[in-house]
Amino acid sequence: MTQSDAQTHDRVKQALRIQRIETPSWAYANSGTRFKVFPQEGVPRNPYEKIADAAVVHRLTGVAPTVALHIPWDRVDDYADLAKYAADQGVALGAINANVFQDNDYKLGSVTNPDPGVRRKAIDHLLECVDIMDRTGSRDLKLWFSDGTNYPGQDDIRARQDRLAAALRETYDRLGDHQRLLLEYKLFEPAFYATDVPDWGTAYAHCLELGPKAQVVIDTGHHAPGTNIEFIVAFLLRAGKLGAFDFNSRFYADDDLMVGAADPFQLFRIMYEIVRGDALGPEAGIAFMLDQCHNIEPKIPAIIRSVLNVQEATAKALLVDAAALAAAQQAGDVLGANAVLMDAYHTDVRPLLAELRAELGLDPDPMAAYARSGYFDKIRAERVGGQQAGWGA
Ligand code: RM4
Ligand code: MN
Repeated sequence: MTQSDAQTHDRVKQALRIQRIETPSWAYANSGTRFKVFPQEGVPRNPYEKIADAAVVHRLTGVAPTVALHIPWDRVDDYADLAKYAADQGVALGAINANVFQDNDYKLGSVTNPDPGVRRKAIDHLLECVDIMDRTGSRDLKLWFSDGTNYPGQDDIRARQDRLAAALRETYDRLGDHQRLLLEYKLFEPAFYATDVPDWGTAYAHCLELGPKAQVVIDTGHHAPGTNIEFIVAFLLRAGKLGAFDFNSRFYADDDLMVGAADPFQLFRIMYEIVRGDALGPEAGIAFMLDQCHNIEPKIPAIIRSVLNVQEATAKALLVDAAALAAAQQAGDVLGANAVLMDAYHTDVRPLLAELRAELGLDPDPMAAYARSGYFDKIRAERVGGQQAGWGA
């Protein structure tokens, strides 16, 4: 290794040391497609057991110290106690996800419903989520609305935007000084004609109107096929409006597969824009979260694999030779610039990551370490009886 290679190697490891990835409580539970959710052995039966599993992922990877909650799936009587349990396990509670999509009242929408009574109920839930954040110490309220219409003429598209804006305003005004509202968009599903927050532009416009504590969430599975997600990353970062990612991967629609599985090159391009925007560290305030469903694959290993995939894409992004890239771009050297990026992408970063883990006192191979740990046998034996957690549980 030349001296400059060694310097690059150290710089990349240093950046990876501070990277943080948040795992979702619901990914440890039973979830899947709308056709069938296949229950698995050893699945958590309550939020405490989900946190115990998240803590295992953190202990093995060293970079997943927080776990996102979904309300009401993770409703408990005493959130301070849940936060204390998490701390005892070596993790902390992360973003609070509101859920205004699973109640019969929300058939025609939640915050954009034509019925003011239903809107009130939905907004009250959002406010309740902020109350919970006060108790868990969470910084982020993550909002995704399934609201929309299935048929032209079904409801007034413009009035629904007004209702949405009013609900967001009331929620925003309830936030504490250090809390944020993160608004997520999704092209379609469950609404098939007009979704009320269908794209990043709509989310961005609402966040701009709300103020500095409102930022956009990019769920990587929520776009039309072929959408250039790294462009959205670059744009929102430049505007100071990128708040978080929901990472997952997809072949067709909102598949919620393991991030980096379907298109590792896309994940690399996204992480390159993060590195380019100097937004990897905690001071940039970007929450790097997973939002996945593991229906046929074992849950904890799938989450470990996802964390490793994000780390690998990040390591490759950090390897891009910024000076060489800038020089090629400046010279109009199209092929040269592309080659600089591709060189980094084609680098096998697994040895570097193994070395980093060894330095951090971790097993260099977290997948193998989990398989050896006996944790699965333990939860399979212990978690019998009771109700397995899942969608709506
Ligand atoms: C939605 C959206 C949200 C997630 C739910 C489970 O499609 O991605 O982020 O909370 O699914
Ligand atoms: Mn999401």
